[in-house]
Amino acid sequence: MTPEVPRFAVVGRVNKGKSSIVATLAEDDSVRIDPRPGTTTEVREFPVRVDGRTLFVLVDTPGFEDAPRALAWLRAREVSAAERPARVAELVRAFEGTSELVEECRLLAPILAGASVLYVVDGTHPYRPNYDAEMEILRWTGRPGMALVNRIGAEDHAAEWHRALDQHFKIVRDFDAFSVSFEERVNLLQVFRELRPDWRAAVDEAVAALVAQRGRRRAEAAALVSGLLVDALTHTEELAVEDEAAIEEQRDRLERSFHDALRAREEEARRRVEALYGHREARFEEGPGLERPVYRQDLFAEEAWKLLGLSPAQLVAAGALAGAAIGGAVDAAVGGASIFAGTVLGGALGGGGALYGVGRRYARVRSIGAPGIPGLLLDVQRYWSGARRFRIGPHAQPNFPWVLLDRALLHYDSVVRRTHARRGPIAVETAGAGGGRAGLVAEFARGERRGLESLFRRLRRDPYDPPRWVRDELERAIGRILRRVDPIPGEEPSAEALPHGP
Ligand SMILES: Nc1nc2c(ncn2[C@@H]2O[C@H](COP(=O)(O)OP(=O)(O)OP(=O)(O)O)[C@@H](O)[C@H]2O)c(=O)[nH]1
Ligand SMILES: [Mg+2]
Repeated sequence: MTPEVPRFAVVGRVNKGKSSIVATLAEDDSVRIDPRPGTTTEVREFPVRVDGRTLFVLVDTPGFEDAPRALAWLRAREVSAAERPARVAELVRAFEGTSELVEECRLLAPILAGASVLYVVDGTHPYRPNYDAEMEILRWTGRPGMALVNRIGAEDHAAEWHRALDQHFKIVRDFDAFSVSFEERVNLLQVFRELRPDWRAAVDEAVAALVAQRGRRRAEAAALVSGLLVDALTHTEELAVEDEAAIEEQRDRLERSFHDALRAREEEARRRVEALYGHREARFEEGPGLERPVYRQDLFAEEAWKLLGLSPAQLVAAGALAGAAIGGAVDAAVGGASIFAGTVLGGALGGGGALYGVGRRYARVRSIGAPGIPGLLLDVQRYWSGARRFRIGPHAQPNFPWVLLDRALLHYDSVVRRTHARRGPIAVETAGAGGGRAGLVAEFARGERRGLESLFRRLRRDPYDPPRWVRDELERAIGRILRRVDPIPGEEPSAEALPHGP
């Protein structure tokens, strides 16, 4: 016989965050959550699965509507403590299918069928004695349970709640559905062990499986982020035109297409990282009126480049400027000063400059061959025979990989922190408003920056055939960085240094 899967029924008064807790624990953004009371009207099970195996089940339920009345019914007849669970079952049978005590019947059914109770209250609203009826009914079911004090608003009444809940529940914990970390979720699961000794082994297995899954996701995210860097740093585009004068007419279109390709590649990596963590409904888009977190701004927006990446001095220390020189792409028109400034010369570009600027100067259009010299796109070349070929890219701005990496890290950080209870866009204060850089790369150890820079340089040098070892080394390096962004409970702290490849 397969062992019984632990079931936890999340119950409480309407609109206290029951569904939010289910969504967060089950990592499921399909759970219906709404500011209006009475959103959940049916019992619904949300299995927590890893590798196709169900570890435990969370049961979302409608909220208590008229607990005092249900309790009065239960008490209408004298019963011994031992008979109380049967009396609750009697209540459900008596009212099921009628138009009375509808919610109570629905929410009690899974508990009577064997689920443990997670009783949810909102610790930001005052405790009132009229909650006692709910707790009393739950006690009558005889099911072991715990209470969770959620935080919906801004006030703090947690202490009085704890005093009240302690009298009804063996275990009472604070649990903010919106902002708990992975570690806090794991800690809560550990507490579930105490609810029923016969579920301990199953809960231990669930914890181990979730921790292992978290590690696998992080490793996959490292592969996605390093894949993005490799592709973006080696991206080139080509076109063939009759003569050099014609290139001027094409220049804008070509640069636009080049930047659009980089933006699209970044967007694709983001979607895949979000999907990895079960955030399938692009809720990372922000709505009108919200301040965009810096990583959400356009990849080539001036603001993003001011706040992210490395400072000019750090770029020099990491050896990034040597890279620009090797790439042969230091644009004389821009001059050395702007490399150090790291941002666009806004005025010089005019209206569209702020949005389009930084990359524009460095992703230069260059001629890559006279007619007849074998190009790389052989089919196209035959078609265009006799024409001159031009190439744009790879993007040679020294800070480009650093800005891109910073954006990927900030995005990753917000994905791994975001609980599945959150709906809609979130406003993120722009860090670095105090004048500093908002990203993470500027905080890296010097040796790590140098190590990464040498990999970036290597990639840009071989855009058509980036060596395998460079890609592997980069993935490992990103893996070490993500370990710091998303530490997993029970894991050894990661080493800071970045070893060099051959
Ligand atoms: N800020 C904040 N809001 C929360 C939190 N938990 C829930 N909410 C909000 O509270 C409201 C109700 O949340 P639900 O999860 O739908 O509550 P419920 O208890 O399932 O409600 P019903 O199904 O109507 O009984 C929603 O607007 C949530 O966004 C929290 O931890 N923090
Ligand atoms: Mg609900």
